[in-house]
Amino acid sequence: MHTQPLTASTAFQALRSQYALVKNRRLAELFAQDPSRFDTMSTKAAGIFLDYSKNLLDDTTMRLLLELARERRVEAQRDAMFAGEKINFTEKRAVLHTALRAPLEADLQVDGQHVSRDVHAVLERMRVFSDRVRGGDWTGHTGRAITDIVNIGIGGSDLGPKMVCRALRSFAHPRLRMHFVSNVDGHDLDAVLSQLDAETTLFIVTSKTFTTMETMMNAQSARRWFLQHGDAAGLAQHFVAVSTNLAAVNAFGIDADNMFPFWDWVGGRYSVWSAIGLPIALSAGFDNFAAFLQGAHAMDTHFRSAPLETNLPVILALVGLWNRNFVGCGSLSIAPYLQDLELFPAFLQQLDMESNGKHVAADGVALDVPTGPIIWGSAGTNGQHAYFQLLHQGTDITPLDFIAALKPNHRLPQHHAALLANCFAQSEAFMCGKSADQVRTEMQAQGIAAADIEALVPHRTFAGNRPSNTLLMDGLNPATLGALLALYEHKVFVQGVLWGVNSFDQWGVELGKVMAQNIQSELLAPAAQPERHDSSTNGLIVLARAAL
Ligand code: G6Q
Repeated sequence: MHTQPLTASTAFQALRSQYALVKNRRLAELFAQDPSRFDTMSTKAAGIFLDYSKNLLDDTTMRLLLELARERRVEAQRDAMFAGEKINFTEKRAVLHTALRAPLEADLQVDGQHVSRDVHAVLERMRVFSDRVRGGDWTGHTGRAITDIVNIGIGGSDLGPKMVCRALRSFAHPRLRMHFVSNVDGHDLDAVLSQLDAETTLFIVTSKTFTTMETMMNAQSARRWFLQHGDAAGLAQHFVAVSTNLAAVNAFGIDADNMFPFWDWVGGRYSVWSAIGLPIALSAGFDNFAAFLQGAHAMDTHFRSAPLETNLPVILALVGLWNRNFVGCGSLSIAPYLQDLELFPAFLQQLDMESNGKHVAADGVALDVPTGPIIWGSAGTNGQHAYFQLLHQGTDITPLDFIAALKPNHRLPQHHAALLANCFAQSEAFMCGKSADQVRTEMQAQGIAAADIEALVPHRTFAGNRPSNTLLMDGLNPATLGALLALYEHKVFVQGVLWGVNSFDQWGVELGKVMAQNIQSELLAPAAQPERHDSSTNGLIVLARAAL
């Protein structure tokens, strides 16, 4: 990893001077001056088209950003990741989610493990199992086909499969209802259990460590519910596990035959490609899960081989770094104009914020530039009727990633034209804004009195110059979805390399896993314990203890 801070690099310093030169330029003028701007600043790979022309970039800025990528050795770091080097240095682990979607012929071996062979052996087990459940051959203990599948997991063991199952609902098996329970809040599990028939329900207990408090508590409660409503002898037909921890899975009462393993070199937020994706194979079918992996692999191949100038993840990362470290934007809004991608912003929130929400570089020294922005958003057009107001006229500049599909999966074509029109109109409006003169002309044409016009002009003007990317797929399908996710994974990776942080640990999450334990025992203790916390925490504990 780097020892030199990002700000000491020659390209970074040149970019600072460059920003001072371009910061007052208007995006609309850049378009007016260069009719080929869209062609120059757009590129396509693995079924994903990226238009990054609506950012405050010119040729010099792009050249310097690419120089920065070279100075920070992005290509060498990328190759180290793909080769299985232990780039997650705080946990001494390789980072090999890309191996989960590579063909068997890749024949990757790391530390004596036949990674490709092991990956494909588990994939084969997933294929057999999902075919049996979907075909009605794997039944519940009374011989009835499975109708409901409940994934119990949280964080990386929930967000990926839930988002992908939702995104691919057009491909879903008609008999299988998918449920995802994550929160330890009993309302979550209780609401799902009340819809279920124990005879036809399959629970997947999904946890890399098989120690996560929320998942274990939900799994134990689901097990108790099953024993009350079903038959203890049939437990094996109703509970399977996805984990790296065979001993804990066995202790729970699930044997190795019903456990789908993965490995410590798969990070939670990068695990949807592993057996954690079992709900996807069950819902959309194994062939679609395989197509999802192939789409991601196509993006991996592009990332490994394309020149930096046309390399989608690299460009997306550099544009993001420009907006974060030079334009000074603290957040990035994700706007999928696709209802089926409504959970994508939440997925990306974990991927990006858990990976690059870091304050020190590899050598432990505090960074002197901000890292990962806050990631948030929701499906368009809904956001337009809510928070887009702040994005258009608020005092902060928030870049957006618009994501859309050219062809829909539904049969209402007139809806799709309206959806795309809104998507494109928004990015145009963010860029162009509306000047005071435009507002005056518009209001004069409406016959509004001059005095009223002047009072309203400041309220009705839009500064514009707000940056955005637009990502287009031909259609939302397993392959394009896989490519889209892999694109963002690699974008996050490249940004981590540029900032010099470890994108693959998550000590903040680990902290959360232990913090609640003490308070929980105090809440449930038979008698009040001596006050151990600050007066706020003590006061809250006292209130809750009285109610429990
Ligand atoms: C992901 C995080 C975190 C993790 C959950 C669940 O990168 O580490 O979201 O996935 O805490 O962990 P388990 O799968 O071990 O239950």
